[in-house]
Amino acid sequence: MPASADSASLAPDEDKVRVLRVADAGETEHASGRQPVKHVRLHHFPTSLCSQKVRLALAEKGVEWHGTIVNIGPAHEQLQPWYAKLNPRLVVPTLELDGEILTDSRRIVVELDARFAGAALVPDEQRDEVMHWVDAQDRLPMRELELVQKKGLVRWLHGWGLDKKRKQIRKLTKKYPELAEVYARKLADIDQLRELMRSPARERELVDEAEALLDGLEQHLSLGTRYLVGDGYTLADLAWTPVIARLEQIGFARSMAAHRRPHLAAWYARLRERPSFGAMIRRLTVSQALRFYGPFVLKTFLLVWVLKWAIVLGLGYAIAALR
Ligand SMILES: N[C@@H](CCC(=O)N[C@@H](CS)C(=O)NCC(=O)O)C(=O)O
Repeated sequence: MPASADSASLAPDEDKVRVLRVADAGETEHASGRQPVKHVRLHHFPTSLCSQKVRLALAEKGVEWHGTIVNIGPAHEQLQPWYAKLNPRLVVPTLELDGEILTDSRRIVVELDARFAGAALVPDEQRDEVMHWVDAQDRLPMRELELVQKKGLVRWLHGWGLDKKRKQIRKLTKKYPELAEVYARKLADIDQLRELMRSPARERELVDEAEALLDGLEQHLSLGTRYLVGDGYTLADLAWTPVIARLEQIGFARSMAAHRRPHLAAWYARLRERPSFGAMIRRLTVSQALRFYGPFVLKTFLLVWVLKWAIVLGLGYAIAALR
């Protein structure tokens, strides 16, 4: 496949064809000796952490891919039956390799490394150690941590959003009874998040867990290697990159500062220097932000505006009637 930066005609929800030659990868040829993959499609969302992990792996392996954005914002496209068929957990990302469906970012990045040519991210002789760090990352409850780091109005809005999502799932369950089980699992998941928001003790525990992990990373990196497992970049570094970047965004920047954890800070600086870092991080463009959040904001403001005038006019009539 030619490594083009743009493709000519794309459906509105499709990304451009992406490719970034970080590693000296061959074309999308199977490293495992299987048939070469002809078409790679990632269902993802720009700001989703798990999508970032997969985009990073695609960039590091130099794989050309097409993207479909699944709006996990207020429209909750991930709950729709067409997506449930691809990913019954109703989350992004999902990767299609010539129609074969892969879900779960951990599994996806491991498969990408095994199936595509380019620098091996899990070298045989370091497999156990690399996978130890990959699994430690996978166990870190980032979604919960992000939730408890939200404060004030943002936190309230998030809780309100979860309740709205619950209502939407109940409606979808009635409409698509064949997906009742899938939706029931999603409802249970939301209930757990709501429960967490009522447990300050668990919230503190989560923050302590994150700090302990940063301590562990600092201690390990202080042994003097350039990367987590030796001096070469591996899947261990890849898996942690979006997590460290997100922790920095959600209030742990000071915990990762050079004066607090110098080895961690130096390692993160090395990760940020890699060209793949830019390919992973994607902010919403203005048009995406308007498309994903605009209708919701408009509806909410319109409702507030209508309510306000209903109250003003109602009071006006009531006062006039009393005179
Ligand atoms: N273990 C899964 C977790 C995926 C996940 O939680 N994805 C989030 C975005 S990072 C999502 O789709 N959230 C929307 C939702 O839960 O409805 C993975 O690693 O792929």
